[in-house]
Amino acid sequence: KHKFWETQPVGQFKDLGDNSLPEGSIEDPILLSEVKQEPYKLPNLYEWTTCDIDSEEMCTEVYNLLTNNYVEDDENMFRFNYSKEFLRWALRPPGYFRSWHIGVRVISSKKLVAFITGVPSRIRVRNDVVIMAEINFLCVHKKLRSKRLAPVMIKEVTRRVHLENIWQAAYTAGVVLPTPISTCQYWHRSLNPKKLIDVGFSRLGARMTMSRTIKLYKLPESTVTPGFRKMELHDVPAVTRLLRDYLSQFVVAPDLDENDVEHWLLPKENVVNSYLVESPETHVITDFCSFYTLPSTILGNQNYSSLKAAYSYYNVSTKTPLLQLMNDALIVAKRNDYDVFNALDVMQNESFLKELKFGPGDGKLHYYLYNYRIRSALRPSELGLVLL
Ligand code: NHW
Ligand code: EN5
Repeated sequence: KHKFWETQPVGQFKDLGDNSLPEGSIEDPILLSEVKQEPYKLPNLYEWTTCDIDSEEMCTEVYNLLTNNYVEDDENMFRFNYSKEFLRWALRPPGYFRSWHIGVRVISSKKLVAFITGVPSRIRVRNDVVIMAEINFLCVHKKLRSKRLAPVMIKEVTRRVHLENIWQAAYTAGVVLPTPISTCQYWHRSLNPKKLIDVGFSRLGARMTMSRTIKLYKLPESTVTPGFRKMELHDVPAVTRLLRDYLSQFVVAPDLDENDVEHWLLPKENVVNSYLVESPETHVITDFCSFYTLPSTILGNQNYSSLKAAYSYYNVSTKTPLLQLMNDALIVAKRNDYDVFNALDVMQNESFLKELKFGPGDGKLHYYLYNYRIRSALRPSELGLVLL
């Protein structure tokens, strides 16, 4: 059934429920001198290219490939539309390797037709902090699908990760592969219900009119938590402490230092937004919330071409109830013209989803580790990791 994945060091379906297998690394590292030195062979007519995402021209090529060929929902009504600024942010964290931004071109025309990326990250699994690659943006042009290009790309990124002496990876996908460490549910909170209904993202509920629906999702103009403000550069040390402490409770979570927090959480216009609560009396930073911006192209609608979505990222509450903190996040997202606020049921998100009028979506997100076995699947609430 999974001709490729059966050959890889990942948890296999046949081993589910076998509690005798140990947790941790599935296969041992090999000597760097034993790692294959030449790239894997592509089918005739195609060649590898390393994508220099700093170059405006290359970034545009990647952006165009993804804009036209990346992830769609199951009814092909929406397609993710990561912005160039977002791609630059996602692909250049501290310590990134340019060699992990891999493209495939048609030799004759030089057209970019496939892409896959990795970025380095430290991920803690229980008490074990492991240096991993986060793999993302795997994409094969629509006209080249089902030709077994994806396995070659995955093997090539694996080889280049190995060359940096890194032997594990984390990734998420909407499809089921061998085998998820956890399966999460997408939830959606309407901010602009009329547009969402007009474009087919959501439906008018039974016995609901448009005006009742608009009223149901109405939000106040301003946030309610005293001391709620945008995160700034000088907040990085305090936010790092808050976040590290908070993430320590989850089974799988990133191990973030100040450099990581500055990169991943300092607000970047149209890419990532972070807010915190600074106590007006003590000036202590007690709470934090963040979301990233990922619009989707609306396929085949007369009136609208783009959906502006916020995705819940890392949130920490120590003093402000999480419910109130996230309600303030909804208020700022609404004020900034987002149409919808999305969240997974990871971390403690279950505690606010229903109360804040999120509804379950038709999509699931499966989390995977490469060359790292977990004894049995985790509950989404045991995950402290959000990938882009
Ligand atoms: S998930 C988003 C993936 N991208 C899309 O869905 C975009 C639209 N689709 C496409 O572009 C986030 C194509 O359909 C793709 C597959 C390219 C998905 N992950 O070439 P073939 C990520 O980027 C397996 C992994 O004929 P195709 C995470 C499939 O099961 N494997 O298919 C990426 C089959 O193998 P099997 C996937 O449709 C993580 C084989 O590919 C997959 O033309 C990557 C078929 O290949 C997916 N999303 O192209 C893994 N979708 O064994 C990283 C399909 O079942 C692993 N397949 O026969 C770690 C590496 C680093 C390790 C470091 C130590
Ligand atoms: C890895 N980094 O299916 C990326 N999205 O629910 C790979 N559905 O937007 C991730 N089908 O339910 C791939 N509206 C997995 C995600 C792929 C994209 C995807 C789903 C997630 C989605 C929407 C639109 C469905 C359109 C028809 C959806 C219902 C919203 C409604 C709002 C009001 C309250 C009830 C829910």
